[in-house]
Amino acid sequence: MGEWEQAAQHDHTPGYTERLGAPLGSTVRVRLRTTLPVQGVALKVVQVGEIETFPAHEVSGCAGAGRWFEAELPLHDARVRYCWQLNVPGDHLNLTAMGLHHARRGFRSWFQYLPGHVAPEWAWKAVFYQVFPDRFRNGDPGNDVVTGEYEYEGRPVEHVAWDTPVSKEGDIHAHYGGDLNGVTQALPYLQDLGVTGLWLTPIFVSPSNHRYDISDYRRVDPHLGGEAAWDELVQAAGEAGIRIVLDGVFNHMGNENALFRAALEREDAPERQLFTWRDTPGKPPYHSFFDVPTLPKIDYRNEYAVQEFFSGEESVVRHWLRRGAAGWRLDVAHMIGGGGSDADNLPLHRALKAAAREERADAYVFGERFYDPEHALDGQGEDGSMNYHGFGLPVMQWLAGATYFGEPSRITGREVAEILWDAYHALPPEVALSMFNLLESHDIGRAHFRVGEDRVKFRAAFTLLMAYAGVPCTYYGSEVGLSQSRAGNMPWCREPMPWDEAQWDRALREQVKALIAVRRATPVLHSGALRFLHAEDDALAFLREVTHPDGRAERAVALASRRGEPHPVTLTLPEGTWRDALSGETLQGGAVTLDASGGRLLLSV
Ligand SMILES: [Ca+2]
Repeated sequence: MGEWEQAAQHDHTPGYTERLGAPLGSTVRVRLRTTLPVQGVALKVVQVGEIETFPAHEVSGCAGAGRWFEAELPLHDARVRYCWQLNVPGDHLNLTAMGLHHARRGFRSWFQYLPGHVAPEWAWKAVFYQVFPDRFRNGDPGNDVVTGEYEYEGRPVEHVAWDTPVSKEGDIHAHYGGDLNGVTQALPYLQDLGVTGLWLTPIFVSPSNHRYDISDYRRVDPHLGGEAAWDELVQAAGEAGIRIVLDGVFNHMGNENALFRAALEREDAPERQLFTWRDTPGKPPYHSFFDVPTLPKIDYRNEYAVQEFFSGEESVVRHWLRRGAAGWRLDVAHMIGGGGSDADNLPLHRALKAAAREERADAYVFGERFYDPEHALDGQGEDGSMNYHGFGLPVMQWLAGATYFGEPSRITGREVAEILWDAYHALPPEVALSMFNLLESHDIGRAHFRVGEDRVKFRAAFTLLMAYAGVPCTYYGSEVGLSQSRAGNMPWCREPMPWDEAQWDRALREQVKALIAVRRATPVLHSGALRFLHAEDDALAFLREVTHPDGRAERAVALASRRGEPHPVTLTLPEGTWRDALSGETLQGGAVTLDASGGRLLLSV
């Protein structure tokens, strides 16, 4: 942030941007507010690789400090990039999404507008809860896998008791018996917690307990209760105000899938074209996920695969949206492609989303992109992606003092703010608000374990999760303190949910529930712009802000420390009266010193 911090403002909210998603070919009114002694303001727009200049004129009648300028932004392309130029005596400055600078920043830092874009705005208001079905709740012991019922990879599957600690040996073969019947039974629990969205890891017929090796994409695993349990869950969840996003494993399937069996059996089978055949010594004769032979990779070079999974009238994507799913989380979204590679990844995601939206106008589609997803998030394909890169990994690295692989780290709050801001500012606003934020998942170590079971640190993490731009998702059991028995990622992070309330941390659950309630009740957290207010080694704070057409602003501030004990932090709040969202305590804007341990959430009054 430069020396002119706050001297000029523009964002996607109504005071600055007349509306989002206006049609291609139209124009939209955009505004800038500044306290600088400007002599003139112009709008700069990228058109056909050139920078065009449009005049801005001063307008009056808006609240707040400074002067307001207005211009018409021409919407000539699917993604319009623009910035502002402010002429001041003897100087001029450029305002991009990154801030005010003398030099004009690169295009990735310019403001973005997506004409005609439709975002799944319900998801912005939602609080998601991730369920790993085998480990969440056993609603029907009668459908459990029986030990020795079938073999997978040459080993019999095993039924284990609910209180058996997870083990490396049981990674794939140990089935605990959780099912969709159990999720339905737990709906009152989830509703009480405040959850309004569920992401279920795969539920289709599969031999493993994680079900990322799907044998039949059109049938719910009978061990999860089958289609009847799915229909019942969708119905009951709908009545409870909870929508369900399914896990789409479209990069690879399981080797027991009938499509793959047919392809293996006959050289002239039409199913052959669904895979990429090869003759590489030491590797399976077909491309597969990380060369694992049980996970043959789907080849989208041909229409068969595209029609079967994405675009066809009866595609898998369409089938489950028709049957009640609210969207898709796309497993290893970055890998999907043709010819054994990620070729045509983005066009394929556009086809997938187009089909999903035809089936359900507000379907929420987000990809697992573990690393930097910026190149994929142009608004045409996925609505957002899982925000490991731009939120969960750096935040937890800071709080835990180590990466999820256990590499020690002394990353500072300043560096965390910098990476979060860098990732956020380069996304179109509706995409940034559709990012799927999380601290932990079935793939990486549990948050409680990583912060050494320190509840104060966990509350700090959870406060940031509930306040950050994007869709928050909490992992099953964390609300009652579920952790893991040893360091590492999967399978250690997949312990079964304790349903014996004596094992719960009830105080923690109340705190989590209160923060979820604040998130749901606070519109500025759903759609507000983001700006970092403060960062030091052990603390950081950010602001969410919605500016209304009359210039008035609605604000929220999240403040967090990585220390487990009281930690006073001094920062400057925007002017006005503020209220602590949990304690109700009020304070005045300006320089304030607050205890940041455990996280604070402040709302403008
Ligand atoms: Ca069961």
